[in-house]
Amino acid sequence: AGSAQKRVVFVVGGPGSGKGTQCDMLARDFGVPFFSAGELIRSLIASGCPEGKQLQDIILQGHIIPSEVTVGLLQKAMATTTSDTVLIDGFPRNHENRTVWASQVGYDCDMVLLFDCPDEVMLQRLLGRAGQGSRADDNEETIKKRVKNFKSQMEPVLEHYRAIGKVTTIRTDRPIADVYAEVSGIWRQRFA
Ligand code: UP5
Ligand code: MG
Repeated sequence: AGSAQKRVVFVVGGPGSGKGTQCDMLARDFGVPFFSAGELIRSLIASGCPEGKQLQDIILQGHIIPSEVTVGLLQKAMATTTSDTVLIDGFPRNHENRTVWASQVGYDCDMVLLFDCPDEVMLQRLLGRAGQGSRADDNEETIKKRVKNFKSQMEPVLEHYRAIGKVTTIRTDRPIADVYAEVSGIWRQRFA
């Protein structure tokens, strides 16, 4: 039953654009399960798996880990819920992610929510969080690489999804509640 086709919403946007914050609120208010690709990868590394060191090095470079690993983690996570709709935060990150998803999962997302936020705002937010020391990739050097790679590697993915009319863009350089008013409105209209 876990492998049945689901309605999938990909929430994408640069580092610090607010994906995790907004997905938490949607999950709370609409009861939709959400899976963060980044969180799943960080848990895998924390579990002490053999490839952990290698994955951590990739993350510290702001690069994207092998697609088969991420898609495997997402499939496993999606199989834990019977909900017919799921939110996926922070995936796909590049063209290869998307094509491996398509071939391994066998169906595409229903919608892409794109969080659009100026680089400088994202940088300041993540530098603010950096002091709290919870994420190894929240240092200025890695943050800048994450921003740069997002911009270059997501373009072909967004081009693909725009061409088939699946992208909804939301400006996220506004207060959290203002962003959420728009995000929750879209959700209510499409899925609730
Ligand atoms: N904040 C949030 N919204 C705000 C607002 N409207 N106004 C003011 N402040 C706001 O928010 C970031 C910070 O900003 C928080 O302090 C928050 O309070 C504040 P958050 O909601 O966490 O933003 P988010 O977009 O989730 O930022 P995050 O840092 O998680 O983004 P990344 O995309 O960098 O992180 P992710 O975990 O997705 O990926 C990390 C790394 O994992 C990647 O760089 C990559 O190396 C690897 N990865 C893969 O290889 N493959 C994948 O598929 C996924 C990840
Ligand atoms: Mg996040």
